[in-house]
Amino acid sequence: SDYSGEPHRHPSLRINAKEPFNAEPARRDLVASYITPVDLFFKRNHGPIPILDDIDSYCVTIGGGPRRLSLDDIRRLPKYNVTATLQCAGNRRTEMSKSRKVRGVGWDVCALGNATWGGAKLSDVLQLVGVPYHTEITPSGGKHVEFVSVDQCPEEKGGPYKASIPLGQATNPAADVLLSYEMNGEVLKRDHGYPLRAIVPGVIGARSVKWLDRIDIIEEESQGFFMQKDYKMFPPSVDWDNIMWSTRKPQMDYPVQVTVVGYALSGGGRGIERVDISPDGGKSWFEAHRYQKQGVPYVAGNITSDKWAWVLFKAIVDVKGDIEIVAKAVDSSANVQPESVESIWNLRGILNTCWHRVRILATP
Ligand code: MTE
Ligand code: MO
Repeated sequence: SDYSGEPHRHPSLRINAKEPFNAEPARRDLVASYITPVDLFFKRNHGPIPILDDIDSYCVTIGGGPRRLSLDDIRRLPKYNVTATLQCAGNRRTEMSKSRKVRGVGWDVCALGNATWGGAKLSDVLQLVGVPYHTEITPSGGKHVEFVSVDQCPEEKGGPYKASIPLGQATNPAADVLLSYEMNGEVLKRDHGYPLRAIVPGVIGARSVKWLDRIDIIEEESQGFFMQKDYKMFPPSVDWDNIMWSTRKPQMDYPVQVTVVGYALSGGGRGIERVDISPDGGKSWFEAHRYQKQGVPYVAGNITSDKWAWVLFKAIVDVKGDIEIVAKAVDSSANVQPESVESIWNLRGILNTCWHRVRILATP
């Protein structure tokens, strides 16, 4: 593969793999703003970044060939701005790998970002080519809409990256699925899918296909590598390793306060009901302050809700000796993050949603 045409990247990104380029921002940078700046937004690739310069002749083919839409055709449709958090299923994989080794690019806790995505609704695009709207959730087993990109993935032995979503989701205006050409009010950057990508809010990042080439309506789920051989959740083996939390050092009477900041999100457009913080490894808990909607860029077009976006939280914790701070969130359906990584361990190291623990050592 040819990596000679890669775009410039922010030097503060932590690089987890160079070719293909996979990088995430520093923890403190990520939670510094509700809207993640484009240059600090994580970058998750499976091959070289395609070079698509000839924008006038760029087209996306819909439905196997009968309709080819130019960027102008898509821009002429009503424009929506959806603030949505995109999270890689492999976020926090490194932590899961410490429990027992998993396969895949290692990620700390920052393989996600929150952006305002501008573009046309996929439901409008499909309606334009004669596929009617749906407003109900269709049962699984129906048709699917497959996004096929132009980038070639070495891991897949040279095929294009592709993924699919159910047709009922694609044609439902309320699902806010976009063909996006803007990110935070600017033209989409090459790293993030220029000139056009899918944004599928509320589901794992892998389905938000970048650099779109084709959109096909298919009878069943995409047979692409990333749908069938990757990004699947497996049950943990009963034979897991035990994490031993090392013995605490004696308490030191040295009162210090730290500010704890973080993010919380749930899939499927469910909101965050509460974020609980424990200053003592999970014995006692108090509620953190939550906030959203700060610094959302002004962008033309229709603004939709923030239900696809993360919430940030903040709390002050007293540090008395060495402590372990724990954060866990509860969503609007009362789903609570699982306590341990062992109970959700899977060989591909995805969907690590366990309580996030940060140890603070008062004694260096
Ligand atoms: N689309 C294409 N064409 N190629 C890719 O490698 N990676 C996917 C998805 N779309 C990918 C893709 C994965 S796994 C994730 S998590 C998101 O894009 C990452 O989007 P970002 O790089 O804009 O943060
Ligand atoms: Mo991903």
